[in-house]
Amino acid sequence: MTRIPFIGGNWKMNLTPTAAVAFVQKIQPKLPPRSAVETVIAASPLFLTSMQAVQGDGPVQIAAENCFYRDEGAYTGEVSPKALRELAIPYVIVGHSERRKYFNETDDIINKKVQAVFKNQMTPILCCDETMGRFENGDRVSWAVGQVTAALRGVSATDASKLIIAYEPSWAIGTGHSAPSQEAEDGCYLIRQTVADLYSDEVADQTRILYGGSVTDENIKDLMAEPNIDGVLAGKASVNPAEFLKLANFE
Ligand code: G2H
Repeated sequence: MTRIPFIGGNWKMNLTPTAAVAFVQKIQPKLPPRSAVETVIAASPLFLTSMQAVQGDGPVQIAAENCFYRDEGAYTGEVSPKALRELAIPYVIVGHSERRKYFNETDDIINKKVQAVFKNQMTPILCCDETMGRFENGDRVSWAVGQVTAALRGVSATDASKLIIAYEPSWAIGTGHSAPSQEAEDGCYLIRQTVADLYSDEVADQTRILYGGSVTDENIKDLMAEPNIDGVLAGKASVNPAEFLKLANFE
């Protein structure tokens, strides 16, 4: 099966509403059509509606970087998946390593968020991190099986086939040193095998798996040439319109 490439930007806590709007206006005319490459920017909830207002019929899709697992209630400061659904947000990043590290998100919380996003008719971009310790100890298989299995508990095969999973080694995030493309491929392959074992080869064949961690216009071509890498989730390289356009066109 052919999986449509997915080029995602994760802005993290960067830009401002004005800069976000200018960014969308600048990139839209130069992006490939959505039927060829899906281009997605995940931004702060503060920017989403202003970005959508200038989105028009262009290819870029506006996503959320996070949400809570309850639809509403006394959860001061949290982002409701039900509210994101009303905004017609297509994708929500769940389980980014920065959420795990700085906000103590556990596998159980991440599993609840994955379920809440699907329940609200959106698709999670599920991030799985990998520490240098696990990588060096050759413990990659148990890492992939453990994290992916925990996050997908209770998720149906139909939902799992729509899922986007990002393999993001902690040792490559924000360091300027991407994983070599063969290492990135190995991590993505392990994740696909785990999905196949949990569901079926057919589901694993549809699930899109991304690499994230210091992706730039210099390494994207090699990464995208690997058979199990269906796209990227870029942080630093995604906040500059010219750089994001290079990623979107795999230049
Ligand atoms: C990993 C990535 C975006 P960067 O966090 O998900 O960020 O490309 O800056 O390493």
